[in-house]
Amino acid sequence: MTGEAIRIIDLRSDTITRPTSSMRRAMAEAEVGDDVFGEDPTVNRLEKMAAERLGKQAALFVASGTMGNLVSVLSHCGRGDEVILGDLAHMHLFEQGGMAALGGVHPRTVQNGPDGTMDLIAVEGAIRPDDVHYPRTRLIAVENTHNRCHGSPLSPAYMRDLRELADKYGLKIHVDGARIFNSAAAQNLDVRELTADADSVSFCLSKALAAPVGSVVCGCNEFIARARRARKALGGGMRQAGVLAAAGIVALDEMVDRLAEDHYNVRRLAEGLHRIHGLSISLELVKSNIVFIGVNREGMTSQLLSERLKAQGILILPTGPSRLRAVTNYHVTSEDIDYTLNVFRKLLPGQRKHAETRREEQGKARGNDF
Ligand code: TLP
Repeated sequence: MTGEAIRIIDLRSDTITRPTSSMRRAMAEAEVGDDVFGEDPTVNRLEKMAAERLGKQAALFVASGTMGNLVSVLSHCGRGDEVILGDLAHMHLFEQGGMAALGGVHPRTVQNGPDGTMDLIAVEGAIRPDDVHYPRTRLIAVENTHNRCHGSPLSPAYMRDLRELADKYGLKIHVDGARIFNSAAAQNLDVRELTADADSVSFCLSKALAAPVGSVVCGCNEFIARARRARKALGGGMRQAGVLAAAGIVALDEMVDRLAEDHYNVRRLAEGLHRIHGLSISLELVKSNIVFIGVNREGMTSQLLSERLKAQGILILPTGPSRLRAVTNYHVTSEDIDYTLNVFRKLLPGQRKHAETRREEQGKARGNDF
């Protein structure tokens, strides 16, 4: 018997997005050349466009967000230098410690608040004085939006204060802006307001913007020249990369303005889930396309719940024994949100009691759970 194929609603990440038909067309028609010689016109166009959009002098197309961050650290720092960054930063938790492993750069963590910020007094306290015992502090890295902190957007005011602090000590600022356009959309700002105070920013084309591959690092001419060398050393000098950059150009042209839709969808999802007994949501922190879901039902784990959801066509990532993460994206419609909420209600019957306490405080989740 052949049943009707079940529709899959994939909320595991925005990285799962597939290229749109206009991206595929642009890829097929892309003019290309050897980018290591600087001769790929499409890559050059994407880099110019990205630099302009972020208000920087220059840009560099790289293979991934991880490569963008590593190239940036290697371009700001040398061996024995130190980077101050959040304890929940993607760069710290999920990039294999590449800065230490490959660059001899020491990470110094400061606690991230639930909203993705680091307390600036704590940051200042972590800056090393000139002393023979210490590494040299060179760089402060922040994440905007902050993945592990509920997809929280950092504000221009926070960036300004961070700049003032960095300038006081002669430090550079890098922004892991994998989802910087989500941050701009969440705050209804021009993205340049979020990048003006940074020395370097990397952003992903292959997350919410739905391009198949790639990220872009932006900064001043001199920084990008160093980044180009670092990329080559990491094996990231690509040749006719214009076929990939072409999709990136479409991503910037056509996919930025629709991000508010993903934010609206995740908000509806979060509000619906919040009403279900045994789930905990930090509703006040849901501002972009990410929601973390605490699972506090007797006999239910995040693994078990995700398997039951999967059987109904809904993919959600277990990120710890009692935590799931859902990320709305280009392929998830408003009807998909209704369907997902109905399935959750069926699997976990019962309304949340008004005074129900959060047994797991979402904002304080710590440890290796993703
Ligand atoms: N995040 C991915 C995963 O690591 C699974 C995700 O699904 O959220 N910075 C931030 C803030 C990120 O969230 C990610 C990827 C990266 C950097 C790394 O990007 P890629 O995967 O392109 O190397």
